[in-house]
Amino acid sequence: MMYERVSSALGQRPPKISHEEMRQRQRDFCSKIDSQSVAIITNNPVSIRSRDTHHRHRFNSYLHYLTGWHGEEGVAVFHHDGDWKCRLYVQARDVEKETWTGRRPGVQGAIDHWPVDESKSRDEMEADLANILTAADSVYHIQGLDTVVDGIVAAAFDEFLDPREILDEMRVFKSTGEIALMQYAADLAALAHIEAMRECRSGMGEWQLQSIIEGCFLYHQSEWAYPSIVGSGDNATILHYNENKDPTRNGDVVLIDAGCEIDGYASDITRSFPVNGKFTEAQREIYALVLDAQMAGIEACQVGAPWGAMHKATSRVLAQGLVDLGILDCTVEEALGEEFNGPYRQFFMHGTGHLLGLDVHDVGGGRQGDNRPERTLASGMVLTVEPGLYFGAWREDIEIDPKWAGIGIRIEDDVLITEEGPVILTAKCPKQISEIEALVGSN
Ligand SMILES: [Mn+2]
Repeated sequence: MMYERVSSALGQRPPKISHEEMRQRQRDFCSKIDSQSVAIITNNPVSIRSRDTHHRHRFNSYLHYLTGWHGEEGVAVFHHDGDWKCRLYVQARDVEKETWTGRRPGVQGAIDHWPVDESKSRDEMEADLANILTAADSVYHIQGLDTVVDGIVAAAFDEFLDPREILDEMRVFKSTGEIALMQYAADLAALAHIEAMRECRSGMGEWQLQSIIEGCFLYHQSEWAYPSIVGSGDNATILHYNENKDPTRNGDVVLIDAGCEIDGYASDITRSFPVNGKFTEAQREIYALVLDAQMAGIEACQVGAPWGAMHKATSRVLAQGLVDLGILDCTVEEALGEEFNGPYRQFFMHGTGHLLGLDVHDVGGGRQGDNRPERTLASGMVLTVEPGLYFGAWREDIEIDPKWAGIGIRIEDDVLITEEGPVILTAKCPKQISEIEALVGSN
């Protein structure tokens, strides 16, 4: 059975982040804030899907990073009382409610099983937290997640500090325990992509390929880290297409961008392959070009390199290829343009990668449009390298030779930066043309 094959290739699931490690994170965080301050870390809200049905709740990454809390409504408060204390407000036990919505750890469960110093019921939070804030000079708070906490904070302070400036920097550098979880998430996603390739046939629905991948995630007590993108033919040229509603057609390339989450840590893989197992000549030329660019991008992931180096590396290869294939009728330098904004961007319109961690587009900058100063790559960072080329037949704004129309190709791996060079966490997922052609439809 498909899922068992994945299980046997997957190996042992690594342990969750230890309480000692979370305690160290708390100490590191508190060492960067003034002892007259209070820091509040709230959870993500529960959101309504329809009427009395809710979307599946995902814990807030900052709260989980500091305390491991994964239920609804938890609030962590760091306050200095002789020394720093982490207090967790949680939902009180309530047998009647728990009968309907599930067991709660409660106040005692929180103190017994989470790495915190104190725990209290949310019912006491309003008066209790107001007292703590009265004695403080300033507060760290992220507005807009927990409206009850927003109200308590607004009653005490007109302005507040942003804890993300401290926490984002901490989250950028992954520990051994985090890397083990990310490696496992990468392995599971890689094996799921392999199963989708193996099972693929012309005419299969995009949603059916999605179900193979997400079935592999669920079978292994994981879930998608972001909505899976399965786009065939022209759909592959829409960057965040995730309707996944069309049947594939013989001769199409399908682009699958899907990753999973293990104890909060994401993987993010894209593969593009011909649904009938054989690239056409035009598809092969574009695929080979994107692959060359991706490998140049990975090679640029070296300690000390500026963040933009990998984007420049992939862009140079793509621009050269677009000129060589006659898709752009100009010199390579003209294709690249000033500040890498030249006409090659008609076909490669996104960034080359992003940081990866507890969020798929992880915190700490590095994304295009982020105003923070450019990051220098350093050991312990994990990022994606994902160049692509897109020739949407539907595009009315640009001229596309029918030879290339309807081809969308992206290749994405997750890369750990080390002193010894880039380590591809998603290396189990094949990407060479011969490997892909041998794999697609082989089951
Ligand atoms: Mn990505």
